[in-house]
Formats: sequence, C-alpha cells, structure tokens
Amino acid sequence: MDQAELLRLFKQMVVIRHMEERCAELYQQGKIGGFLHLYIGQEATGVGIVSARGPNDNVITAYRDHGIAIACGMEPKVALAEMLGKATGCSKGKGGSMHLADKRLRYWGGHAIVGAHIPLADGIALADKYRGSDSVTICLFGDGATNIGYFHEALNLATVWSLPIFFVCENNHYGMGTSIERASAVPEMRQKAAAYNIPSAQVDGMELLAVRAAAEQALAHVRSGKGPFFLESMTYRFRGHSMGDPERYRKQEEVRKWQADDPIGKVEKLLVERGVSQAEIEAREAEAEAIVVEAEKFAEESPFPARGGRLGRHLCRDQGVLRPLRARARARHAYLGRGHRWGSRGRGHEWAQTSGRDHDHQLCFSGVGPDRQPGGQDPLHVRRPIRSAAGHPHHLRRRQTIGRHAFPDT
Ligand SMILES: Cc1ncc(C[n+]2csc(CCOP(=O)(O)OP(=O)(O)O)c2C)c(N)n1
Ligand SMILES: [Mg+2]
Repeated sequence: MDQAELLRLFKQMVVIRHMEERCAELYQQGKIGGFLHLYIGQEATGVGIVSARGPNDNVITAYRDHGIAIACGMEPKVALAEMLGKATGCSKGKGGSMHLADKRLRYWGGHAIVGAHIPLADGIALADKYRGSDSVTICLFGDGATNIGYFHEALNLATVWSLPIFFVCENNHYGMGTSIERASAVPEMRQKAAAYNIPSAQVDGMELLAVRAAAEQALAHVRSGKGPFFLESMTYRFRGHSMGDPERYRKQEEVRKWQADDPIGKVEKLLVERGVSQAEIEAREAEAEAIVVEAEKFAEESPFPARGGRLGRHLCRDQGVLRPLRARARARHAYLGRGHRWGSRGRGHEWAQTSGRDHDHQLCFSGVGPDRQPGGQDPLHVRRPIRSAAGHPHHLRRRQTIGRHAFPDT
C-alpha cells in the first residue's frame, strides 16, 4: 500500500475513534437514545476490509455499525445527526445508532437483530448474480452471530447458489457478556464455514495491512466466480458491549493487554518506520479531530424530524403500539426490583424512571427526538445514567488515547 493510501486510512481510523469517543459523551448526556455499541478497538478490521472493496461492492453489517458506515464513505456529520435523531441523519433521524445506512454508498446498514442481516446479504448477492454484475457483497457479523440459525441457513444457501459473498466474522471474543468459549462448540468461527464447503482464512484483526491483504485475496476469489469466502478477523472491543455494560465478565488486565495492541497506534508506528514525520501524522490527527468537532456541531444544530409523518403516527400516537411497550417497561421495572414512576415529556414521549443503588437509570419510548427507540432487552442495556457523565466511574475509567498504548514513545 502506498504512503498516501496508508495516511488516508490512518486518518479514517482516527476519525472513527474520535467520533466514537464523542458518541460516548453524547450518550452520557442523554443526547443519543436507544442503544449504543462502540467500535473502538476494531477499526483496523472495518477499515481494512471496506477499503479493499470495488466501486460496486455492497456492504452490510450488524449494530456495531458506526465505523463501517464511515469506512463506506458516510460523512461523520450525517452519521452523528442520525444518532442524535436529527432530520439530517442518513435515515432522517428515525433509525438511530444501529440503523446507519445509505444505499447510494451501497451500504445496506446497520441491523439490530443478531445474525438476521446474513440472509439479507444472500439476497443482495443473488440479485447481483441474477443481473450478471461482478459485484461482491461483504457481510460483516460478530462471533456471537455464528451460533444463530440465520447464519447457518445463509451460509448453506450461499454455497448451494454459489453466491458472490465475502463473509467477515469480527471475532472480538465476546457476544455481550458471554465469551466464545462458553457459547461456541468450536474454538475458531471459521471452522463453521467448513460445514458449508466455504473456504476460509483467519487474520490478525488489529493489523490494518494484514486485514487489507486478506480482504483483497478473498474478494479476488469471490469475484472470480468461485462462490463465497469466509474470513475470521481476530479483534477486540476496548469498551463494553454497549453503553452501561458493567463488564463483570472480563478482567481489566485482559482489556489492557489488547489495548497495548491498539490498531491505530500500530499504523502510526508503521508510518514512522516508513519515514513519515511526526508533524505530518499529528496534522492528520488534527484534521480528523476537526472533522468530528464540525460533525458534532452540525448534528447538534440540526432540527429534529417534523412531528407526524407515517413513522411518527405509527410509533408515537398509535396507542395500540404504545400500550404493549408500556407493559413491557413495567415488567422490566418489576424485574429490576426498583421503584418506578411514569411521566410524559410531551410530544407523545412516554418515559419511566427508576432509582438504583449506584445511580439513576431510565427507559424511554418515543417516536421523536433523541429517546426515540424502545430501550432495554436486558439489564446490560437498560442501565444507563441520566443526563450527565459527571462522576460516572465506567466513563472515567475507560477514556482512550489514540495510539499511545501501542506506541508510547511518541
Ligand atoms: C436474535 C437476537 N438475539 C439476541 C439479541 C441480543 N444481543 C444483542 S447483541 C448480542 C451479542 C452478539 O455478539 P456478536 O455477534 O459477537 O457481536 P458483537 O456485539 O461482539 O459485535 C446479543 C445476544 C439480539 N439483538 N438479537
Ligand atoms: Mg462478538
């Protein structure tokens, strides 16, 4: 890879890292609603894979989708606006963090149901094959998704129909709070591809160049008409599964070990080895930071979607929808065993609040604004602090610094 391309990808990774750090803050401030799954630590995988795609190749992923969206060419301001529920977002503020998508970029999202987008990738690839195009569909998913039925059905059909699909498993070693050892029958996710006669490889997902090279090989294989290929990228998320994850399932020692392998620090080191000056690297970092500052300003200043509209009518005003959501929230509060109260903040916005031992938590249901998604499938998801991040121990503990872990001398 030439210097200019390496610098471009370095900057892209830094943009993703900064954006994710800002997302964490905005979430703590209550400006991002619903769930938020950060990509911090996995940047080399997303950027390495997507940078290898051809102009007509499709990309589809799960809910840990912000980094992939940026790698696909989505402007950070559009992604952030979507997360803040603003009308200028890629889904007009009605999709949120887990549903970043833009068909003009051939980026098909952002999907919240584990594994459910894998058969969709089959469909996209089938359409391309039917039309006689040479496009490949790149389908990213987590290690946890390989244990679900959709995955197996989709891999089976991909071989039966010889579909042009590049399956990429981002193995970050955990599905929520469950380690792969406790959830998977086999230690390597790529072994599952063998059952469907799909050739596979494994790559160090913390090494940008290794991921890029593996992706190029895989894409060439698929594009030559040999059917699907499966790549397992060994990576790690430095933050919790989603915001508010107390991370009782892993030791900080383990997290620190992986942080020392920071994928951004590694690219920085490589740039220095290739003779790029520290000033040039810092200039790219500053440009990346400025893009994110500008994006946040744009998102904050953008308007919320207008009231009404089809989605608003269905989600907000249709009591038939709201009632079951309310019942579900009541059940959740009973489960958490905490006192609760109900209220309304106008605009069809129903909310509930509990008081916990450590700090307050809230669940929100709404069709508009930052709290527009139904929250809470489990205690990991619903435990999020109200408003300010001040004094929140998880937040303070996990602030990241770009590159410094892997490259302490600069
Ligand atoms: C069908 C389904 N079951 C359960 C969940 C709850 N859930 C959300 S994320 C997740 C873990 C998935 O782990 P993995 O595929 O490894 O992705 P990662 O979060 O590590 O990126 C689970 C079980 C869900 N969203 N959908
Ligand atoms: Mg995982």
